[in-house]
Amino acid sequence: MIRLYDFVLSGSCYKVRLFLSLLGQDYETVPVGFYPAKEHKKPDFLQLNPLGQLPVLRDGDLVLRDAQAILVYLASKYDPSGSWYPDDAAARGRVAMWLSFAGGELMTASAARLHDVLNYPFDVASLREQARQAFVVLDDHLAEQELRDCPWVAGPEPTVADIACFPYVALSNDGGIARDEYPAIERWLARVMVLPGFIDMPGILTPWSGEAAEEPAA
Ligand SMILES: N[C@@H](CCC(=O)N[C@@H](CS)C(=O)NCC(=O)O)C(=O)O
Repeated sequence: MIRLYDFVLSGSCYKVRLFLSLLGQDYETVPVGFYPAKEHKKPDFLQLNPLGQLPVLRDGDLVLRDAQAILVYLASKYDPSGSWYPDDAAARGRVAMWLSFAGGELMTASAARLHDVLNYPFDVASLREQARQAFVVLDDHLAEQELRDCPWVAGPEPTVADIACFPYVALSNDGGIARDEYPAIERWLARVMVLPGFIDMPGILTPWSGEAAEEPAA
């Protein structure tokens, strides 16, 4: 059974939970006391991931850290359609480019959220500004993609790049970053939220937030 070392408020763990749900793949979670216990910095967890970060995925003998790496693995192993991680050189290059953006530039929005939600001692003004610059890049790109009738981050179909980029953009209000100025991002978020198998997490406002009875079945 796939095992995810997980913290429910982590957007990085949510990348993995969301993708496993979209795949319809069974898994179990091992809750890690991220805050305030900091179990991810203690020896037992550091044996799994010496970086002291969530998420970590175990599948048989394989132990993987980093949400982007985990998404690539899960798509490669558990998506028979091959659409989430297309087997084409240019498509893979594009997917990798946006996976890197998700794990790099967009993590400034994650850090702003850690500051606001868990009181991390970060320079939040600088983080918000960097996140806004990343959002402009993503918004411009998605607007161009729509014009090309190619409305997903890396191509005409959703890929792991969409799943990697989604959480910290969708959670940006938690870090004090409004999205009023990014209409293409808003349209893309709405597209992700109606993918079959979509699940949310605390802080993500879905069109059906507050109307649990109308929430699509996971
Ligand atoms: N490169 C990693 C970073 C994940 C990450 O920043 N995880 C946070 C939780 S959301 C964490 O464990 N932070 C603890 C730390 O960096 O010390 C990924 O994308 O999965």
